Amino acid sequence: MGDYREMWKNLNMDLEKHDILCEALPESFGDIYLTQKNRPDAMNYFNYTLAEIHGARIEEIKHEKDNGKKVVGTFCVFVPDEVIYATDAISVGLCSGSQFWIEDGEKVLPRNLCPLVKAFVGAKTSRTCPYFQSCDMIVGETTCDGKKKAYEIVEEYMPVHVMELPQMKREKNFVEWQDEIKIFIKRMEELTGNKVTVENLKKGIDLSNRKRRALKRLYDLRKNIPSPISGLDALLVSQVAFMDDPERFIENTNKLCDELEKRVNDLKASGKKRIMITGTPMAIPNWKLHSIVEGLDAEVVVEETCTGTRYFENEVPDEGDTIDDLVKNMAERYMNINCACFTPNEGRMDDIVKYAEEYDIDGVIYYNLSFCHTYAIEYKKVEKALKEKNIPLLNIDTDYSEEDTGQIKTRVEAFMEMI
Ligand code: BJ8
Repeated sequence: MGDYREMWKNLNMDLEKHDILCEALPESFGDIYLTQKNRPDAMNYFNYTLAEIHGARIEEIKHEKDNGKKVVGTFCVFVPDEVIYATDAISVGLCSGSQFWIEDGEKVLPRNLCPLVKAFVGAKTSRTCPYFQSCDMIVGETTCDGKKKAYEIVEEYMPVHVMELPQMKREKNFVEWQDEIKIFIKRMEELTGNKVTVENLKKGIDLSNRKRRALKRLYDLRKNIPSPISGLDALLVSQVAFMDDPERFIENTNKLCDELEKRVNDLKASGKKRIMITGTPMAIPNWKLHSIVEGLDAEVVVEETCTGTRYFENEVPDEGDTIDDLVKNMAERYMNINCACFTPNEGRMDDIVKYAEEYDIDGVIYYNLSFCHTYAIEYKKVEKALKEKNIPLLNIDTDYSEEDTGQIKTRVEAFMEMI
């Protein structure tokens, strides 16, 4: 990575603390990623993006900001990027996947809280995340109590807009979500000074759909036996999707898929167990479970998570002549994401069973970030649905620390022997 200290200083970052964070990332990336054998050449783009995640990409965002663009940070796949793109703003997923930020998060939050929430608060209060520091506004949502209340703390540091996500899927809830999207449109117009029109909203829909299509293409390729790409590499692509320039991301993901398509015919059966991971999101640099599983002669071939299928499944139709029509299309697509924050959430069981068949899964690992109650409680439903189909399931409840890595490895090993 080049020398970006001046830029970080101008972003009001805590440079000394940030140095510590920057030291840890290349080492763990090298150990986990660069030791993999036979990686696709097109992964070089994603390696580079990761290496420059606090450097070149932030510099690029700074240039765009200097030219008048606004930057909006998000934490959830319910926040409609289409609107952000329509107002010519930049959307960045504020990853919150690092143990590094937990200590600072715990200074202002209770310890017994989801690590994702503690990490995003810690990232802001410690001034060590250049994405957070670049944001003109962050967009929260009322998906869980932890996030909902944590936005009140972050609001002391920067402008926050919270979208109220309905937690049931009745007809009236679809209408409520349309209203929330309209309120968000207004807020984005105020922030950027750009009016949302049918034309630019259709462009935003098109860009978001093309991004979804590229990711879907990648995931479809993973259905091959063996998969032409490791779960670790596919996870990195999904994680980068949240921070990268969308057009460049689409181009490079499609290039990767072109290469993988050629690979498919040459790959010989590996006999590796095919694993699905389902549950809570895995933001950069959370590669813990994938690296354990793939270190054990198994391959992760699909993630039913928000850094997986929930991010890209289903497109937003662009039919319609009015903003209202397009908002309705968006609301329909987003309300059909099956997050455990909904009650009931039977659609998620259907998705998991469907993916188990489509990806020819040998076993499922339920990944639960500690203290995420909605996903923890939903485990029983998933267990029942998979039992009916005779699909083995392992429950892993963990955080971002490395303390339980040995223990998880032992449990995953026993699971692999059993399936
Ligand atoms: S759509 S999974 S990104 S809410 S922060 S709910 S892990 S306790 S992230 Fe999520 Fe949107 Fe749902 Fe997806 Fe649990 Fe933690 Fe809350 Fe979390």
